[in-house]
Amino acid sequence: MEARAAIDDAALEREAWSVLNANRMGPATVPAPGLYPHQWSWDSTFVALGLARRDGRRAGGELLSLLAGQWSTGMVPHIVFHPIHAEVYFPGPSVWRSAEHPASPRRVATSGLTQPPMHALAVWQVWRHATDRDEAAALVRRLYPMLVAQHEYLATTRDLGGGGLAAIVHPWESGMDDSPVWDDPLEALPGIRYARREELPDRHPDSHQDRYVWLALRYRDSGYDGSYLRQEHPFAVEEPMFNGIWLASCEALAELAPVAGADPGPHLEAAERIRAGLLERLWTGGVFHARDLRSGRLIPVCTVGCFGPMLDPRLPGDRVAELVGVLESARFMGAAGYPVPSCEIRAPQFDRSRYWRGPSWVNANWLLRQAAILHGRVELARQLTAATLRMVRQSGFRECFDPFDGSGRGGRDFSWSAALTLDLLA
Ligand code: 2M8
Repeated sequence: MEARAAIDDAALEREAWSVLNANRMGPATVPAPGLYPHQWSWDSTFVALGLARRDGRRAGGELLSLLAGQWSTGMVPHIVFHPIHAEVYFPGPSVWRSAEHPASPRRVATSGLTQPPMHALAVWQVWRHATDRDEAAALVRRLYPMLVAQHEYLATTRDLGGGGLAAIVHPWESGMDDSPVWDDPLEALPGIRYARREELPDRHPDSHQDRYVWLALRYRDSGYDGSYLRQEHPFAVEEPMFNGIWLASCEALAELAPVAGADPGPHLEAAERIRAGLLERLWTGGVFHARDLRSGRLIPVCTVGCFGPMLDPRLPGDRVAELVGVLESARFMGAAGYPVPSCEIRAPQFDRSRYWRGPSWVNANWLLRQAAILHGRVELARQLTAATLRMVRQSGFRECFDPFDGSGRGGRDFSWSAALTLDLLA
């Protein structure tokens, strides 16, 4: 296990800035050098959230650059490609073929999938902490219609279950790629072998990468068509983190609406619909579970995503108490030296070293800390802050961390780990 000498706050802060500056490509910050050389959607929102109090102008530029990739359908793509490294990452622009789609932006190549809709939350933070109010108001007025279009897309094209929730149509859309939540829905796909295995990335060697690519190609070949998603696409899941984030972003949009001269009412109504959908469709056994719309069943495995609806400021107190009980138990925080593990420890699928199947992540911890603050759980927020800072102090700004010994996993110099650390130190 690699561990570093103790590092004080000032040195940690300097390191975070040097990572963020090294990963900057024009107005965008890429997630990690080499590994992810493009702009990823929720990564950039975490960068903006981390920078909101420190450099509002850069945070705003990050979001503008990302939203330049938005499609005219309102869909915000999960990757906006940087032309210089176009095919370094697989699947690159030649796989997604966004340029051939009439709804895609003309000036940038993008993927055809989306990611958790953190964007309004990020814009709200930038607005709240802005020192130049005029500049920030102009930014909000510019971004507000784009955010409205994004939410409209989710509420229409993605409400595949008809219950007020947005469905993801690919594991990559969750941001929690290899989470065990997808195991059953992926196993249910027809026997697939991707024709050119040598093209597959070896990041998750024994995972379902061929199925991931197959699913993406099917959707692409439908022309990224909404009615195909509804009627034929074999993967559709209502996931609690994605929807909890969407709900929180609706609340943020309601705060932003007056700045843009708009009515907050519709955003609060949208939040209410998602809240009802979450409670009616995903709540079971004291926690939220993902629903597989193709099998009609709730997916039993409990992951860090199951706590996403705690981001709802109006989630009833009894539900919050039950969720916190599970989170603090030996299933998650109680048995991990470096919480929060991305999958519950007692699950047979738990794997301490494989990305979203066990390791702890700075962005997930940060989201849960936000939720704890929202619900007045001061001690929980303190523990999450301390655990997160302990991981980065010990192992650097890694992509994720072993939940038992805190050693780093995945990429190094990872942008959201650095940016959110800046927020935790503020
Ligand atoms: C991981 O996802 C990408 C695909 O989008 C990959 O595995 O290649 C995830 O951790 C995701 O949450 C993140 O946005 C992305 C870039 O950091 O990497």
